[in-house]
Amino acid sequence: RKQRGFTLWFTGLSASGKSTIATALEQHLLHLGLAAYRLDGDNVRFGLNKDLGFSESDRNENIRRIGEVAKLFADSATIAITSFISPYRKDRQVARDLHAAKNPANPDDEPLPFIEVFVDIPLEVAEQRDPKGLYKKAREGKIPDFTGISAPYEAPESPEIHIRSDLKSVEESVVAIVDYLNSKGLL
Ligand code: GGZ
Repeated sequence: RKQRGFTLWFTGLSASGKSTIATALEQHLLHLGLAAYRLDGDNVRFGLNKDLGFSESDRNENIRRIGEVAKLFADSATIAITSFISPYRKDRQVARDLHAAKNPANPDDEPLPFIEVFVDIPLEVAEQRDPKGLYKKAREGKIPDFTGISAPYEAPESPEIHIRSDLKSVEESVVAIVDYLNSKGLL
């Protein structure tokens, strides 16, 4: 039987710790000898999606393309780890539905698992962290449509994995994700 991958879809505010946890998780999986690949702003927003900004419609398209790319990685038996705010519930659902869709070329294939990881932090804590000074700029009106300040963040209602990143260390967060994957027989 053909080996399959899956997608771990991180969502959360800027400065929630998504990329830090995603990077630590990727390292952990690579050390286990598994193929894992992380998609984030640095390798997607400066390349494939460099034509897109932060309006609602650009974010819709950003997430749609990332969903398609993650699915291709998962279909190639890689663990795709995406790390984007992905603030709209509808967009995350689009990405999820893509993974569930039948492949017309191989209709007998099982759907590719899609695991939503909510990296949850109170807005006040993200704003206190403000590692790049973006929240401050957004409050001053210097960054329009900033998530949590002047643009919405729609928290997941039933994510597969929910991490309070202000209450758990990075290592504890990785363990929580690995435990979930083991419980589902994915590792
Ligand atoms: C939110 C913005 C914005 C606006 C620039 N709103 O903390 P960061 O810097 O490194 O991560 C944020 C990143 C968000 O890009 P995503 O592709 O993840 O967003 S989305 O999923 O909504 O399409 C932040 C920076 O880009 N950034 N302007 N207006 N974050």
